[in-house]
Amino acid sequence: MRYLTSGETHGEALVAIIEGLPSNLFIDVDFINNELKRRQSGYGRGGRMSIESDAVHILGGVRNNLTIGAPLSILIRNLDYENWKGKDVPRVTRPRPGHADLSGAIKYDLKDMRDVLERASARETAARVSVGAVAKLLLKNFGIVVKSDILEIGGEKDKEKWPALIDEVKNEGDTLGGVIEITIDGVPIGLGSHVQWDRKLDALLSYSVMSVQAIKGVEIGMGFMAAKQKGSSVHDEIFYDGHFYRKTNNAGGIEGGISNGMPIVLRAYMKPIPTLRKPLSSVDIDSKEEVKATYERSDVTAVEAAAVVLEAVCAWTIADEVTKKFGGDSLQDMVENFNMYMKRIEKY
Ligand code: EPS
Repeated sequence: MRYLTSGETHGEALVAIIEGLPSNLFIDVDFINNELKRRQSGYGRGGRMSIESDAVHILGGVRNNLTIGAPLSILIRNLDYENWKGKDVPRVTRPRPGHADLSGAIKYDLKDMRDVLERASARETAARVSVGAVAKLLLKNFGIVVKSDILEIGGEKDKEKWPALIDEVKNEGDTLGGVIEITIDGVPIGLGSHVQWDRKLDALLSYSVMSVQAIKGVEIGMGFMAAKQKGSSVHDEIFYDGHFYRKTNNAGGIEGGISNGMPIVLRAYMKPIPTLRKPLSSVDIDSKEEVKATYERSDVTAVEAAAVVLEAVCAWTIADEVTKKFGGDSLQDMVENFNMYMKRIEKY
């Protein structure tokens, strides 16, 4: 399967096209819209979230709520578009450190960095959550569930302290990142492969995770800690009681690029948002004078939103691998292939 997104943050709409879905998959619009709602909630968002109320319009690929094997096209309107339409908005000439502004403008030879930020904005993740929601609907048929848990915001692990910390940092005009854990339950042994670099499941998941705006690191299972330990305390020993099993899951459900039947566990590290109300030093691209970076409006933290986005991109990668392994043109074909495979491996 593959998908593309299109659309700018203050443009008319975001669009996604998914190609390669099997036919006869029920497209539960309420479920997709609820996922979009989850992405919009969370403490520390800015004024924009009270303007938007994300909902999908399915434009193609579905009849009577079922996919027909054709590309699925999804549209999400930007309600803020009406506030910007026809307005003479000022050029952005003071790049924000940490944002795509400066490098994007140089690369694309754009005189107004608004042309960069409009597309670089994490608003695009609404489209990706809609795609991930469709992936989750597909995965449901195979008993695979993707969940997220926020472990840290701004280095603080105690959830009860987050609202106060966010308020404090908001007053300072600053921003916060965090750490998000994704757990994928029900993944059968055998997704991904050891035989080729671009088929390794850990690499594919990492690619998806790292493609999410502001994510700067990913670790799987024990992750970075494993580099500091001896092999004997890292690797999950193998036992047998009629089936092979492990007592630990330091591998995070993936060995040799292949899912091993344990829950897949990964953690994503998100940097603080680069748009600061108390802006950092920068240089004006016209005058070359030292200035403060542009600030119009922003969130203090979007870690809660990112958790939903990360669920979505991981669901997509797993759904894509399920489609590759159990591929069929219809959902029924896929389920039959899946059941046949599960029967073959049940003796293990
Ligand atoms: C974003 C800046 C803010 C966020 C936006 C991502 O938007 P605005 O510039 O309109 O205030 O609210 O996130 C969303 C719109 C969203 O739907 O998540 C950025 O620069 O990345």
